[in-house]
Amino acid sequence: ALPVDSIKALSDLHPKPSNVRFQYGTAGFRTVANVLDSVLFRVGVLAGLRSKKLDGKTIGVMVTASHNPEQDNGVKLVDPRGEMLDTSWEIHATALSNAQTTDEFISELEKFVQSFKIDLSKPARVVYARDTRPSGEALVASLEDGIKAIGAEGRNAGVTTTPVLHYLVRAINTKGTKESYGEDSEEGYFLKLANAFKKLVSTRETPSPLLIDCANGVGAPIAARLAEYLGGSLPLVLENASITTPGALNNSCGADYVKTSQKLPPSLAGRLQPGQRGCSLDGDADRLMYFYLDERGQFHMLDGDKIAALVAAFIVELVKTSGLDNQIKLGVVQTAYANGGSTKYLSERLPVKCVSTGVKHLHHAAEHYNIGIYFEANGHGTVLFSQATQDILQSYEPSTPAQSTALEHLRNLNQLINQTVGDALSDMLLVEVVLAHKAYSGTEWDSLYVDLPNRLVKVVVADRNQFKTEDAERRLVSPAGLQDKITELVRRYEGGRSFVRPSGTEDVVRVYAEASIRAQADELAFRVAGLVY
Ligand code: NG1
Ligand code: ZN
Repeated sequence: ALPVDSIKALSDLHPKPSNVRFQYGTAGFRTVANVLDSVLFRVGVLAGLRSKKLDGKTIGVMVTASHNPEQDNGVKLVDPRGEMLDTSWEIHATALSNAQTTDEFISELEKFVQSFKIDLSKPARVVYARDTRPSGEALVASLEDGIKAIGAEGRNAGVTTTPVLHYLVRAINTKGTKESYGEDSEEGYFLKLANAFKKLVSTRETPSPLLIDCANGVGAPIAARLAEYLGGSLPLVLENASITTPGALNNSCGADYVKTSQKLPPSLAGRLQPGQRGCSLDGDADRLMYFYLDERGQFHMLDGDKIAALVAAFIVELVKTSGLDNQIKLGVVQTAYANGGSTKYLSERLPVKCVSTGVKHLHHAAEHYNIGIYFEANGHGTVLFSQATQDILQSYEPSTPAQSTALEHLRNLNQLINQTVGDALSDMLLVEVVLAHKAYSGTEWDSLYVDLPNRLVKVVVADRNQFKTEDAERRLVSPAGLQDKITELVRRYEGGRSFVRPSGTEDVVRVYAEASIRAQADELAFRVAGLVY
């Protein structure tokens, strides 16, 4: 039976605020930190139950609000293979978080345990971590109460990035098996990445220093430690590394700032030299944006689409050179927000699929390929190698030196690239590998294709649930008649493309538009927004 007494006693210490409705959305629970105490407690209990349901496998819990402002916080669950929580549990997480009283919470739990047939006698294990937000420490204490209340064994992974936590979950659950993912420690993570990187660039010249904008978040201490393991193989210069300055986190810096404002963070003016490579992490280091300044000091952004193009072309070449192109099929997954220029470039080289916004959709679609590459334009993404592909890479016997080298590179890429979730630091090393192999500067990378001018606008509407989409969110089916008007308008713009969808994270409708020239993209976006409003 449920340990009702212990749950009751501890739950009473974490009452749910009235007048707040929580929702487990695309990124878990995320809102202003000061209403989240009860949510953290209940997530601790739920994580324990998820572990019991999965026969005692370790479940991860990450306390972060990513690129959101410092006063926000959030929490998400990580499944045993390091992936996001199974979507069928999301509505239950939402329901449990909204029970108003302890008694309601317990009766919801009882119903839940029954309908999911959870064997409460099973062991439960939870590993958890948080980012650098000042609210994190107290929220972790509430989480620990939840873990304790359900009688689960907790392991505190401290202050670290979201991708490190995902790595740990996978490493813990595969320990001692043939799918072993690495040592289940932060050090294991650094060693895995740094060793693979060094092998991949061993025949290349030492690159010039890379500047990292750490968003004044947890990426700073983790990148600093990674730098020690990389040694001379990649000189790193860390900027925006002030993790204790109040209000600094994600403030006019970081990957989301760069993508949204399409500008150099002001704090980097005079720090980034013309021609130097720079990149920005977000507040939990799972998003990455690259950039450089040209000789005239003009800013050039290299976003998730540019990363996908660079990486996909490189891996396609390696697979071909290795002689495995008949056995290993590659594919790229994007969302409707991918720049049309990138989609065209990629489609000429490999299959491209478009799915709905949200990492889980991209991740699942990428799993259908032997090697699946996915990136959101905002810089979240990774490259997945299926188990069958990893087996092929292990057993394949190359017949020429060129095949042998390409095979070795593919094996090392499989080690370098985080297989669980988008990882800014792993992706950064991946980009550096390709740039080193191609001897590309930012300029050459940037010119793989030309970004179509585009504009993204938010429209506040009375009820965003009125907006329903189909075809991977590229067409509206409701409100009736609106899509026809949009289609009619788009036809009048050269290279025009536009779509409208309700945001999953904010109470707005987003309008995206592209056209061959800047003024036209802007005009199209504002005219479509006018139709929506
Ligand atoms: P919504 O608010 O559903 O558009 C935003 C981002 C997604 C994803 C999620 C989760 C855009 C246009 N949308 O989703 O790509 O990152 O947040 O964080 O960037
Ligand atoms: Zn993030």
